[in-house]
Amino acid sequence: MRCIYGFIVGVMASRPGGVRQRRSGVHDSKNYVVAMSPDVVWRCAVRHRCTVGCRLDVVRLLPRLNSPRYAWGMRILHTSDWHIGRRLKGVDLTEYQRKALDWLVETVRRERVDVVCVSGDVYDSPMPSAASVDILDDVLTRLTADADDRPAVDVVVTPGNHDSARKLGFGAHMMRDNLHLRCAIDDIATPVIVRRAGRDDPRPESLAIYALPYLDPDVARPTLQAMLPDGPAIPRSHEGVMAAAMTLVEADLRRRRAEDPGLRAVLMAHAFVSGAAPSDSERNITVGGVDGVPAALFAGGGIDYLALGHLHRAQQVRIPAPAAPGADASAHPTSARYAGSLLAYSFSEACMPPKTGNGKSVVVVDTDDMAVRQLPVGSDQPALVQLRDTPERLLGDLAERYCDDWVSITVVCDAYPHDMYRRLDAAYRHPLEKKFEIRRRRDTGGRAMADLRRSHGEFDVVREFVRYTLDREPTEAEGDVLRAAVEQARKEQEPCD
Ligand SMILES: [Mn+2]
Repeated sequence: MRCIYGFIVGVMASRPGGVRQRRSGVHDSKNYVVAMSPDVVWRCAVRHRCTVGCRLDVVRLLPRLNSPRYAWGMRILHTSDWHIGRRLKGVDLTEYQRKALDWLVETVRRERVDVVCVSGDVYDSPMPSAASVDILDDVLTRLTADADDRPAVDVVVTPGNHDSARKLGFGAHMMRDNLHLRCAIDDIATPVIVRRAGRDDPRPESLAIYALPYLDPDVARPTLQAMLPDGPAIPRSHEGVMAAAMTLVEADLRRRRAEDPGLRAVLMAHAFVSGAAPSDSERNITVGGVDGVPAALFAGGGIDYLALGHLHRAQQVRIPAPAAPGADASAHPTSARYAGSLLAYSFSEACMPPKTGNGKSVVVVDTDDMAVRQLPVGSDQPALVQLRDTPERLLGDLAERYCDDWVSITVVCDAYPHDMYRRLDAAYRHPLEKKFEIRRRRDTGGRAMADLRRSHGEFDVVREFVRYTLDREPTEAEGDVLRAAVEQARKEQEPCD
């Protein structure tokens, strides 16, 4: 046994960042490992199976092979909000979206992922361009392609609020067996079942993936109501339709767990779970004044992992303990996450300090112990930076530091500085957004508008506007320009014969 341990030590030490599992008694500092029981070795081998083909050697030699506690487990990669075809302030992002998806295909291979879940907003538009369709076609083809050394990866895709469910779901029945485009509401209570068998273990292990398309309350209600003929009327809200969907999902899961108590279950959903943090790049989905569903809806239903889409910031969502405690809920506590978008699609998603790729990530979940990891997306998207400062600093040290990044600039000044747009364009390579914030010296008395009561003509109106905006009288030269503009406008409005 000693030599096997040594082998695994080597494997773990070769992982970037090493392995540290104090809880289970494994230490991996300076390539020295202590206190390894067969249990711990097995857990580590399963967890880090992606690194080297050590897994099978361990399986043959470890004594607890047939214990159901140490089943194989599957590895899920959860991602969402690709928004293929999206632009950022007029900049074409195709190059970075392609890179991110190439990285995804490579990561799925390297991490030996079993299932990829894409939780909605695959495209940015219900009418994607031909180029966007090509990108999705290419990535799905590569992800689902047969591989010689392992079973093919299963890919589950659901539409988000930006996608057209019908168009994304075109031809779903004719696709490869391992590509699951789950776009129809009728299918929500029928999970995608993924089966994997270990080479030395003839019993296949199953994972149930319930894949909900984005449920628009107005579109989904009639179908869901027909699927729940004896249920109460579904209210016109996100909470109403999601509660109905969960009723159907939980009923199906209860039936399956009665036969297979250890069955793991994942739910993919595209929704705004109340309490999570939005950014500036999601489209509002408010219906009846409410845009969210309460997290408590997902409590106690027996879902092991909730793979969320819609919010573009990666984040964990806390699912409260179920109101009515039951044995089922404690056996399957729900962990929930937003994977976040593939790229940053607004300046509100900028990292501090700025970094290439803007901190975007995907989630990897291992079903043996439902451990979760975040992997940073390799998109090479330039760092987004928000700058808000005086013209001097913006054209000085800040320009030097951020000249190659994608910047949003807010110029804070007392009056519009001369030629500022051109100077900013010269100082920065990618000034994607330029705004001005004029400081007011005098309190306007809470007025939201210019005071036009003392105006006697058009020129008075524009002069009052200058006073209101810049807090001073127009200069003589400005007065001439304004007078000429007023004159011109008046001429153009005169009826011609
Ligand atoms: Mn989205």
